Amino acid sequence: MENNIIHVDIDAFYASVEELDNKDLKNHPVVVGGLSDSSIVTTANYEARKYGIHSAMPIFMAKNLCSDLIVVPIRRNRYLEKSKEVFNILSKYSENIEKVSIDECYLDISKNKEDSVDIVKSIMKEVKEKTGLSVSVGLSYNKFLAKVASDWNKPQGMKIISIEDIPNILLDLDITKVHGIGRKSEKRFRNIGINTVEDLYQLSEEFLVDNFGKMGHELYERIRGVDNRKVTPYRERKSIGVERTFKSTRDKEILHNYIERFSRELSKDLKNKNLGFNTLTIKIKDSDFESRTRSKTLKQTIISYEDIYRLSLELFSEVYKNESLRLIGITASNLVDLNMIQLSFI
Ligand code: TTP
Ligand code: MG
Repeated sequence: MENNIIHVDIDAFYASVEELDNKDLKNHPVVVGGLSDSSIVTTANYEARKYGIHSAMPIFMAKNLCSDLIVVPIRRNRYLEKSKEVFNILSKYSENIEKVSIDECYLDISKNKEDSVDIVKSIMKEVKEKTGLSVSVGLSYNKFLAKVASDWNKPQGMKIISIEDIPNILLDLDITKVHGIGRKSEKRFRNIGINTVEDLYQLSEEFLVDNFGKMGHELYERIRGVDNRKVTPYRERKSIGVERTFKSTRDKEILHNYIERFSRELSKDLKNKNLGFNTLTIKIKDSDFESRTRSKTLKQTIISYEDIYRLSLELFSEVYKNESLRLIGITASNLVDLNMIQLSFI
């Protein structure tokens, strides 16, 4: 079984970006989060983790643990920018790259001719040199084990898990490290005294399937080093829009009604796909089939219907010259996958 699956995870991602942009933060305990005490930590740098501070902890609690704590506000667009920089570098190592969150991805390097360990080393080096961020990398023969490996000795960790290491290397792991065990099943396992992978080994496949269904079967296999999930690249969609022809009219009220309706449809479609965007384009076609478009790109990612409608009307007023129209289109581009932005509490 060859080790050709890599999992990459950026170290203390949001906090590391803040440290890059503000050198004064270096070597101080830092968390990124909302500024009020009632908000929650999105992440803590490794300095702050020494005090027991972690993601999802209320800021007031974090401050109680460390009085020198520096709280930096969240700048999501900046993190997306840095995330893209890192993924662009990683994409050069394999076309088969699957992003799973803003700071984490899998690479299938089976088609790459170089030695796997050399690839891992050069990924770590290149990302650090070009983006200033450090990553932890895991190398193994399936996705589950590659992820376990990248988490092994963070930050700047590098770990290889080979088939000979199974099962011993997994025995002490907490059950929450096993892909597929969420909050609910964690509770159910703990209730019956199952806390580690070693405990899980005591459960028969039949028991796991009876109590946890299909996931039970997958868990049974996963902890025995079997995980057949493929690395599947996420094909990025370029744009998403609503466009329709209608009976020619120059009645502004009717045209505005169309814009309202199309904005609503677009916003619904985006919501279903969990997408935001930064560029909106309006297109109009007059009765002579002449088309014109107008676009605007904003720094802020747009998600709400209200913003889409307001922006569409603004662009429409700029492009429309009182002629009779037969088509209007509204298109969102520069899309932002909101799944990539993990739960962030402001
Ligand atoms: P993680 O990779 O889970 O954490 P991390 O990169 O900060 O630290 P580690 O070195 O352990 O990998 O998440 C990536 C980013 O996602 C994190 O920097 C902030 C954000 N995030 C939230 O906004 N809320 C959360 O609850 C978590 C866990 C992460
Ligand atoms: Mg991370």
